[in-house]
Amino acid sequence: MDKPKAQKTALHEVDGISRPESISRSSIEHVTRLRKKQPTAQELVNGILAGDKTALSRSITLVESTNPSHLEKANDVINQCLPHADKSLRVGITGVPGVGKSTFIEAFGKHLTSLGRKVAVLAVDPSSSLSHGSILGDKTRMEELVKDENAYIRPSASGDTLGGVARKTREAIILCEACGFDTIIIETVGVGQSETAVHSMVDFFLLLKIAGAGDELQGIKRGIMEMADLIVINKADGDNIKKAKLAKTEFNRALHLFPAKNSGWQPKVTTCSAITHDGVADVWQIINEYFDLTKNNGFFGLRRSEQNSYWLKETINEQLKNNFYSREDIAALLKQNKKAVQNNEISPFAAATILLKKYFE
Ligand SMILES: Nc1nc2c(ncn2[C@@H]2O[C@H](COP(=O)(O)OP(=O)(O)OP(=O)(O)O)[C@@H](O)[C@H]2O)c(=O)[nH]1
Ligand SMILES: [Mg+2]
Repeated sequence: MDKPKAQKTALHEVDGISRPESISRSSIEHVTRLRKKQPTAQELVNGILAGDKTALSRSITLVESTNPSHLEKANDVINQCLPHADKSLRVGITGVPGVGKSTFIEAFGKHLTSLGRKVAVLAVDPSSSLSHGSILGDKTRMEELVKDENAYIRPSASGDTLGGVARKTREAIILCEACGFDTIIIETVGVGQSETAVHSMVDFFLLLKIAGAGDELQGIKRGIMEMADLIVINKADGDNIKKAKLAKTEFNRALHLFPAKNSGWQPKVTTCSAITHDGVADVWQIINEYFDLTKNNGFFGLRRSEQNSYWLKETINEQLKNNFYSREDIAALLKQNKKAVQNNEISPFAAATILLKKYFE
């Protein structure tokens, strides 16, 4: 309570100078507030169209948000970007963990930017959503590309369903294209169903492999072989070159056994080293041959419009499902019916009918 004597001394003069300090603090707060202020949809769109990566990142974050209040703004941004999208080439890359996807994308991406292209790398990896494990690894394996002004790298969106993650990536493609990226690379790890999801959002699908002990085709899912437009046998360097060449012959033979593709394209096999960069330029050359062919024969546009219809349906399915399960009255009724189904008091079909009737009431 007793005021300290010191306040009466000349030292107290400091008070007079301290005022500007409080002004500057409030101005700092003002700036911080401005920074935190959420940009409007229009500001985001303007930023994206001007090629601003920060606006792009913020918009992708908005699209990825699970907060229902962000949905309208996200859709607004996407709709405004849509007329400026669709001008890129979309390439999907898959391969089992350790095959060299990140290292390859670094080498391939740098090759593309050296040719004057603008490259965006997105990922579909539902398994990374909890750990975000692969991001750290990719930051070091894509060191050069991360620093490249003409490249943009975005790790996989998080989400509990593959459908959800894939939809967000699809929307991110549109935003990247509107931001001026003319080559979109979508990476996915070769496990689960994620290849199918990526296949349904790209123009060209590349499967990365490494040469094994000879029985190359073992353990490779038939479905993935069928989706591949190009198989790249990576790590064709050092002692591995010979094995890689043998693997190439074997894959080539296997690919010829598949029925012809609607695209009119005969899938190819090539070897490369993501470390020495040998063969990386050839991969791009082959992809270009594919685009020349499919743009001329009309398949390119046809496939994109089919993909759009597919995603329309997928998104409706996904959102209906989310909406259904997030409703509290449904959750309660579901719990009740689940028990009855488990006790054989009601059939699963009858219970589903009750629940859906309630939903559409
Ligand atoms: N010799 C050689 N090693 C390579 C090549 N490409 C990648 N590697 C090595 O293989 C290992 C795995 O490479 P990554 O690029 O991380 O593989 P990934 O497919 O991205 O792996 P995940 O992210 O775990 O799915 C690393 O130690 C790379 O240095 C290559 O062309 N030649
Ligand atoms: Mg990787």
